[in-house]
Amino acid sequence: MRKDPDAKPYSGPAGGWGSVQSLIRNSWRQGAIRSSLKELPRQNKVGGFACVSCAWAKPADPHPFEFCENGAKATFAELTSHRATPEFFARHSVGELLTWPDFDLEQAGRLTEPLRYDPASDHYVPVSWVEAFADIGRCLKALNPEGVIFYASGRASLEASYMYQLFARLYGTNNLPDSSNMCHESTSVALPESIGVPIGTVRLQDFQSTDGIFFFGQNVGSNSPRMLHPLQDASKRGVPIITFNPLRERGLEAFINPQAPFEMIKDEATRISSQYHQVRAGGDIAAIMGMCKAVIAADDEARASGRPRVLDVDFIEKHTHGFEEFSDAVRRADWAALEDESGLSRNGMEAAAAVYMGCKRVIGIYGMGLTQHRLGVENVQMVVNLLLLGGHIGREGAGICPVRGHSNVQGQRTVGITEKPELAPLDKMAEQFGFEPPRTEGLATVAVCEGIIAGDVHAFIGLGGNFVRAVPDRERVEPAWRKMELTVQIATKLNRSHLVLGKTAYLLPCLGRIELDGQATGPQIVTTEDSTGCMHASRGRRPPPGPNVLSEPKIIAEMAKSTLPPNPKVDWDAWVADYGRVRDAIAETFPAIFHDFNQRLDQPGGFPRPNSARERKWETKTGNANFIAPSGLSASFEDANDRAVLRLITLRSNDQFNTTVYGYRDRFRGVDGTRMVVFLNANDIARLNLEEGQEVTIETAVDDGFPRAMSGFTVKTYDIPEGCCGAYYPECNGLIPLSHHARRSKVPAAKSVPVRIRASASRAAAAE
Ligand SMILES: Nc1nc2c(c(=O)[nH]1)N[C@H]1C(S)=C(S)[C@@H](COP(=O)(O)OP(=O)(O)OC[C@H]3O[C@@H](n4cnc5c(=O)[nH]c(N)nc54)[C@H](O)[C@@H]3O)O[C@H]1N2
Ligand SMILES: Nc1nc2c(c(=O)[nH]1)N[C@H]1C(S)=C(S)[C@@H](COP(=O)(O)OP(=O)(O)OC[C@H]3O[C@@H](n4cnc5c(=O)[nH]c(N)nc54)[C@H](O)[C@@H]3O)O[C@H]1N2
Ligand SMILES: [Mo]
Repeated sequence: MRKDPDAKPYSGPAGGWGSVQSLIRNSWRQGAIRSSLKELPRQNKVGGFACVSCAWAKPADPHPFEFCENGAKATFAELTSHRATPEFFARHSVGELLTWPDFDLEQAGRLTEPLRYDPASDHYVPVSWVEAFADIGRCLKALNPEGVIFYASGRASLEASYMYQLFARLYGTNNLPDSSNMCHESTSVALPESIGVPIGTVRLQDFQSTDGIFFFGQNVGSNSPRMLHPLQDASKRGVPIITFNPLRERGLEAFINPQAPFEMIKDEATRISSQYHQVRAGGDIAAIMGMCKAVIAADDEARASGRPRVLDVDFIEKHTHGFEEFSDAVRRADWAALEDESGLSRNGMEAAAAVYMGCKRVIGIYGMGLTQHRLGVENVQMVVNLLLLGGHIGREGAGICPVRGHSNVQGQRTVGITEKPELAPLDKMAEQFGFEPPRTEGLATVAVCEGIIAGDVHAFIGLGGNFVRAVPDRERVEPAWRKMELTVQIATKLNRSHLVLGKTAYLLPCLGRIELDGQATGPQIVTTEDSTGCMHASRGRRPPPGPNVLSEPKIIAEMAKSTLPPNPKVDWDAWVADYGRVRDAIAETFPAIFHDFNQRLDQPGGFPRPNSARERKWETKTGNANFIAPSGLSASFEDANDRAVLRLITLRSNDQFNTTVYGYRDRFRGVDGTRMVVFLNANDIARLNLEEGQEVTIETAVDDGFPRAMSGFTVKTYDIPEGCCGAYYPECNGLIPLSHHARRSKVPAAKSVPVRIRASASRAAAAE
């Protein structure tokens, strides 16, 4: 049976009229036009609110409308007029809701009442806040803290996050995984070893003076579109942008700023990438190695012939460690092996290197295309190696720029949400709050899943997120999940994780960041940290979605009060009454970053946290920036030389925010009306005896006793390297084995899953 997804290639630019159309459709669907029109001009402005979509920097001199298509969609989604009321839950049992797709669950709208699961009727039923908090406290007191998880999804404010980690530690655990464990944890492991800071070194102003941008595995047009503004400006100045991405992503090719009337009328797009290298999934180490090889060879020649050196020899000598070993590894690397693994030609790698050598200030940008691989940490360290050759760290207009995901995911780590005790100032907290914090390492995301499967985890508290849907191996995690004693989800909107339940289960509705958070001292301000390490205030003013919805700080405080013995040094009520006092406590715990926190809230562009690498002070073990040679050339799984095994890249569409599916239209990739497609190279389609539009099954090629397969995907020919295929996240998460994660950071290797693709059974039978 042929089923043709409505799929026409999109030749338009990112932004432009397509983006306006998409917005109109979205705001209409959410019934949020009037409220959104009032709020959008306040997005990412001093005195306004910090966008709830991505974490990209907020400029000091914002555009009149400092938002993008997807930021606006996130605003519509939060301000939706739809409500998931107790009547909704009376109409639909949990069993029924479990059969709904993610999109339909999201469409149910904002949660309005605290709910408790009633196993007798299989329905969520309303419960009073007082009763919910008392029962949660009772359950937690009866459990061993080591088996209780405090997950956070990266959206909650610095204030809520700080309170949350303190609650977990006062309770007795460092089990504080967050979405970063599935995301930029590879960065948090790689960068401290390489340059002594856990975050990027680039700030927004660096884009104004850079003369070369190298872009690895980040889909700016869909996932951080506001970043297209500085990229467009750079491109207009003639700055080369060299992109490495297996897929040709529209947003990386061309952009029309929908907020520039002249561009819109003339329909005139700016090119974004000047070179586009379609690297194989997992091939970046090899590709960058090739570039380094060309750079070092050119330097060898220059030295031999007495011409000016190509490397920044001064910088390498004064500021780095490990150059000899690294350059030996690069010289030894064989071009044929580099070509084979990267999927790029030697000419291509040399062309990218030639641009690099012509630049004085280079920025390296990256996203999930590097971090979500077996060698995700080495991927990141290779970008740093490349930058170090030319001294591009700690120089204006240059540096490393990881593009973070959730709007406050970096900030959550900064204020202590981490399972690694050495990353939180525990001694300071011990003194500040008069308690003995737990010192044993907590569980990160993968370990939480393993713990749940093994029956060692007994309770899960989720501060936002959709854990069950975002993690790998859901067929294994979900049944085990139901054996937990207690699950508590604090959320704005309904998702699948709210339907897979522990024996006692609560769903607690909270305010979103765009809403007025009124407490005893009046409307409250919250704060977030952006991708570039700058802190911003955010003021919500929309009316809450219902009278019985509480703020995250209030919910955390009440759970803490009902669980913990009173502590005279932690006045939860005073903190809830005035978040300024939480900020005072944050400033006391982290004085270097947050001194004078309350006074600096409204600094235009945010106030930056100190960043030693920007000043060429290297807080690493060697006291220098480190060249680190990778442990292998392929960041992907070990190739078994079986050409039937493909590298599956799990992708986000232009119409989703992580597990929140806004619609079934991926405009940039030309997919409409479905998300169940698999993108394949035409040669692979022919080689595997498949055809365009055919229905296929994807099967994980890992033999560990847990067969994993999913049917119902439609083949779509796409411009993607041979041997790779693409399909959407989160639909594919059941195909990723938990064991398939980055070696050093444990980030699930979602960008290169070994799979086989075969015709679905019904069709195979019909053919016989
Ligand atoms: N609208 C919207 N915005 C978002 C999100 C969203 O879902 N929707 N999610 C937020 C979150 S939490 C995050 S982490 C970020 C995610 O933003 P991204 O980091 O852009 O993550 P992905 O969409 O997963 O896309 C990764 C890109 O890497 C490419 N890629 C895959 N494998 C490789 C590889 O081996 N090498 C290279 N060089 N490239 C590769 C893919 O083709 C894709 O273009 O966006 C944030 N912003
Ligand atoms: N296969 C595959 N898997 C992946 C990825 C991938 O690329 N491929 N990406 C990974 C990445 S980068 C990430 S970050 C994770 C994301 O994992 P999560 O962060 O756990 O998932 P989200 O989909 O972002 O969570 C969305 C839910 O958060 C809740 N929410 C929204 N706003 C708020 C708020 O203000 N407060 C509270 N309390 N709740 C709120 C809503 O209920 C919403 O349904 O997924 C990871 N999983
Ligand atoms: Mo993320």
